Amino acid sequence: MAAFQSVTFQDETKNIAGAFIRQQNHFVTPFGTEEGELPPEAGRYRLIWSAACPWATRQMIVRSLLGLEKVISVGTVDPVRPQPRDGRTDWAFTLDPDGVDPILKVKYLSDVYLKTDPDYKGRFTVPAIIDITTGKVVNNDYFNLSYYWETVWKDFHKPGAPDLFPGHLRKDIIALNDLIFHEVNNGVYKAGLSRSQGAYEKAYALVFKRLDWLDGRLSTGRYLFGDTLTDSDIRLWVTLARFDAAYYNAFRVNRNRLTDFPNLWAYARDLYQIPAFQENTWFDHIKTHYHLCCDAGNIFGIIPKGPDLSLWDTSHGRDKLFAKTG
Ligand SMILES: N[C@@H](CCC(=O)N[C@@H](CS)C(=O)NCC(=O)O)C(=O)O
Repeated sequence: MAAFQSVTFQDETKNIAGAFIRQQNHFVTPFGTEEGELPPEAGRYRLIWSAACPWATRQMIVRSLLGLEKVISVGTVDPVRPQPRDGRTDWAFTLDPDGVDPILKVKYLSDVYLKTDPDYKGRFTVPAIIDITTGKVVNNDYFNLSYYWETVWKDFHKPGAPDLFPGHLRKDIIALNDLIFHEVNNGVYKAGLSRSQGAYEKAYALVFKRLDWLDGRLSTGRYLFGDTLTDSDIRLWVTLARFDAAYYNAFRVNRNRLTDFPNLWAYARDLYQIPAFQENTWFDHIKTHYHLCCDAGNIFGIIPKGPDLSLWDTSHGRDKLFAKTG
């Protein structure tokens, strides 16, 4: 069950001077019923997320779509991270009374990571899955987590939950997810956090080449795999939702806005109008985080007023365009 991750993708940007390289995950024990795996169990785990974070938001959307809300509890961190304490930048539970997570009884995410491993030297990232019985991080494998919710947690899905990772499409979903990760989800980070003009331009080109391709793909089907909403749609969504509000200016991916792509924009509105997507897409947290924490040039801490969020509710027509016949 552990081997979902494909490693076939050749990352064209990683050998360029100044390229942004993402850290490896540290806590990768899979969920499953085998010895040494994390047993799925109602009420045992807590998902820590930031509504700003695309990787964490993806888990929240899948959790809602599958009806796992009562089974997996959630702690939410402040989109603005406090200044470094003891040399570490952190996520904080300032949205909770007294700034303390009511279940884990901690103020900062680092408290949980360091309780788990006092020698932990990585960054304190969301999403993080905490075993409530021990108060320790058991998994922060953001790439694979949704696959576990969709498969190993099946017994806990609500009646009628969609199959987001159907057996006959798994190979294709994994392959497309790899592309989406490298060129879109992480592509925008590679553009925005690059430290050389060359690395930025290479990442920028890859992002828009892939968005053009996706726009074309979405002219022939309602979702990435036709009529069926899948894990891939959720992965693409989290970047599209942040594109005009954050990445376009904070990460300098400004060839086009999302609203300039006819199919991608209608598709994004179609997804937004599904409650699980809308309820877990907090534009205020997204804007605050990216503009205040990720844009080093924003020295006066100004959060852009736009874009006009009412556009998300306008009709998209994709239900009629791709209406099933017969
Ligand atoms: N765990 C992955 C992805 C998750 C991730 O990057 N999460 C971001 C928020 S979107 C985070 O928590 N960053 C905290 C930090 O970099 O200190 C990683 O370390 O690259």
